Amino acid sequence: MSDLQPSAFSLQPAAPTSHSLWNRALRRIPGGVNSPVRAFRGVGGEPFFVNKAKGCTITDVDGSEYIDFVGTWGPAILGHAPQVVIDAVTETAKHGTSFGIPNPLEVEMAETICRMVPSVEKVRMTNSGTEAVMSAIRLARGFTGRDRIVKFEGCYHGHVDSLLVKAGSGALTLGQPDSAGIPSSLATLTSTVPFNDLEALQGVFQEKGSEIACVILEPVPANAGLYLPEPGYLEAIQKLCREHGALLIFDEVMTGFRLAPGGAQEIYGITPDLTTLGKVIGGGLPVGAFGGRAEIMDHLAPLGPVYQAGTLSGNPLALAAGLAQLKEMERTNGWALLESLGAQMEESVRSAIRGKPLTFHRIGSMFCLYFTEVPVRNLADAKKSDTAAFARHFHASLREGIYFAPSQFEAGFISTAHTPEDLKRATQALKAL
Ligand code: HOZ
Repeated sequence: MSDLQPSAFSLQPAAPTSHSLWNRALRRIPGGVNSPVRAFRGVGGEPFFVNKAKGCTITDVDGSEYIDFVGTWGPAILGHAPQVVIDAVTETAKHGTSFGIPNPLEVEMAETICRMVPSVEKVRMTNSGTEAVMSAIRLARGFTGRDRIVKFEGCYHGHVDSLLVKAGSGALTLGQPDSAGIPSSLATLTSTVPFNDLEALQGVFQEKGSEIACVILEPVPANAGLYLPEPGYLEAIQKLCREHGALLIFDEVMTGFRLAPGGAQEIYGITPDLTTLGKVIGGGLPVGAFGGRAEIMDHLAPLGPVYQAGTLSGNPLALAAGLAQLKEMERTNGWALLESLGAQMEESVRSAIRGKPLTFHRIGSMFCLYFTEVPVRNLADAKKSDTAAFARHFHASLREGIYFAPSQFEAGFISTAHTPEDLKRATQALKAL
């Protein structure tokens, strides 16, 4: 054997384990993660590193497989790596990955969004939900000539300066609902009210109605767990906005194209002035969008005075992935399947938790199990959850090969790739509670 040939006994570098990657990540990435909630601070322990995902299964570098109920935080509505998305991305990439000049997929995506979400007459693409929300807020301020915005405690709209005030998601998990680094002069322009509390909102409008540019909300708040608007609540918000000339913005980054083709606004029959979108329309690639009434959207540059732009906005790979995913959902009526899977999961969860101090919420393919028996209708109720008990259940589920979001204050997601058997397995760990 020549010296140049590898010997059968040569030492191969050991494949990295989750633990070794975590130690390396901690040295070079703040907190070891590129988005805080992934650090497992809400549940303790070390995160695992995933290098493969297919259908409803994720596989970590240590070779463990988990049934995934996070679905990359919402986008994976068909499960991971669906063939239609892989094919669309592969084919599109052969012709270029970014042009920075108009491309045909942008037109197809804009037409698709406007068809599926009738309140959206014109739409602009961004690269993330955060960017979409940031732009929608600027547009609302530019259109109305007003500065104040109203948001709801526990709603999370990405890490936009004006909206990291009493925010949900990772900010809530880490106990930092108000971020450092946001000028107080900006934060004072954000009024916050509890969700499902109409009187509180009426109070803000009474006091500051003529200053309010917009009211922004997740119509189904899903960043402090998941709770639903009470009957008539969304209608009442819309009425107040109209009476005072404020715009109504629905943040449907999570619910858009997931709860129904037209999102939560289709289910609740409300027509917001502006809508922010993301996740599902990118098929797992970075994407966001905001759209609404043409009269408002036409205030954007180059038509109007509100500036908004992006080198990678309308990126062909993201749009090819998103369009492929939406087409497959429409072709197979994926929403009906998701509702049926959601109902099956709900039935087995409810029977497993009967008589236990737990509260389960579900709408379509989104769900949350709160470790409290108090009814949860807003952030204050959600915070009554026993987060230590949640953490124990999270780790017990992980040991059973089930991955839920690593925080009490996140929603769970079902995909069309989950089977009734997967859903039953997800409730196993509940029996031990
Ligand atoms: N804010 C996201 C959940 N609502 C988490 C995103 C991530 O950590 O990837």
